[in-house]
Amino acid sequence: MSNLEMPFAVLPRTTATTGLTIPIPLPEAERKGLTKKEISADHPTWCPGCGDFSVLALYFKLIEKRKLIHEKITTVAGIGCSSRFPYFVQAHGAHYIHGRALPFASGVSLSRPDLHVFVFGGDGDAFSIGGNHFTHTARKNIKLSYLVMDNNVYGLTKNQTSPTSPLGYKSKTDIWGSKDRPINPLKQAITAGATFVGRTSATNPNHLLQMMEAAMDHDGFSFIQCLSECVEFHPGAFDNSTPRKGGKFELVPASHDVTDEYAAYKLAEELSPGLFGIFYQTNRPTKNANEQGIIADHQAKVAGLEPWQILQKNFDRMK
Ligand SMILES: Cc1ncc(C[n+]2csc(CCOP(=O)(O)OP(=O)(O)O)c2C)c(N)n1
Ligand code: SF4
Ligand SMILES: [Mg+2]
Repeated sequence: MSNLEMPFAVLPRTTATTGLTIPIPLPEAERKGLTKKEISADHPTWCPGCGDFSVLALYFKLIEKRKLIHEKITTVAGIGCSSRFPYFVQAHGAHYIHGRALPFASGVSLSRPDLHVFVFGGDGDAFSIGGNHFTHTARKNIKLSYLVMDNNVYGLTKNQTSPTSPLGYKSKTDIWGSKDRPINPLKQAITAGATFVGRTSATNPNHLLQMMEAAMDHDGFSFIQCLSECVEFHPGAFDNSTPRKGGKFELVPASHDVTDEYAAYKLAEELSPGLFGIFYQTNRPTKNANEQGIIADHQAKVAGLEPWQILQKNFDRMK
């Protein structure tokens, strides 16, 4: 029995016409959540020691802990080492086009509001080629969770300066050291209108899981910047926030009011080592809810009409 069949295999049904046995799912309430074993796919092809392993392990843990089932989750990513993520998850999802994970995931989220949509990617995917999509997904408050594995470099293409690479960083594109001011992902997210903005590190599994859970429970666009070291091209990038390397992992102060946008912006000022936790969280109607509202209003207007009458009404309106 393959991993994919396992959650469905309890209620086999044979069709009269084809004689084929089709596994059909039990009612949702009777289903067991996925286990790590069921959802782990191919052996991850990241370099040994890459921070992304930790994010994948905690994603499996989250799925197990929250007893999620196959048809209720989707894992989407763009292109990059970090974006290989959906390959390693035996579930529905897509490894999509570079920088375009968010528009793809937005479509999934808007058409299937019952799903948890998780999007993973890298700093290049999110803030270079996908920068505009990041802004618009945030301002539209589309319900999905977006975790960016920020390694301050383009890893897959072997060491180019990324939008989060620090000043002076030497790469193939900046052989004398980068002169470009790095972006601040948290400030960018707050300014764009994200309703949940958090920061964590792949080196702190408990904190990473906490952040993922909080993001998943948020009704809106939840963004997490997760520091995830590229041991191959930018080793030591986050040592100053890693206690076992002599750094300090300092939490957002408990006194911080997460609904205070300006306070959150100010708190996000320091890029490195910076603070960890939820910087900003607020409630604003999601695009999902707004669209459902439009659909419901329209359906109320045409209640009782035959499809051809609805079409006729539309044609009449266009005259
Ligand atoms: C349209 C397009 N432009 C450029 C590339 C080459 N490319 C692939 S991944 C990547 C950057 C990946 O960096 P990041 O998102 O930070 O991911 P990482 O590999 O660091 O995890 C680039 C420039 C591409 N695949 N498609
Ligand atoms: S190149 Fe860097 S980001 Fe890519 S798998 Fe290796 S360590 Fe990870
Ligand atoms: Mg990167």
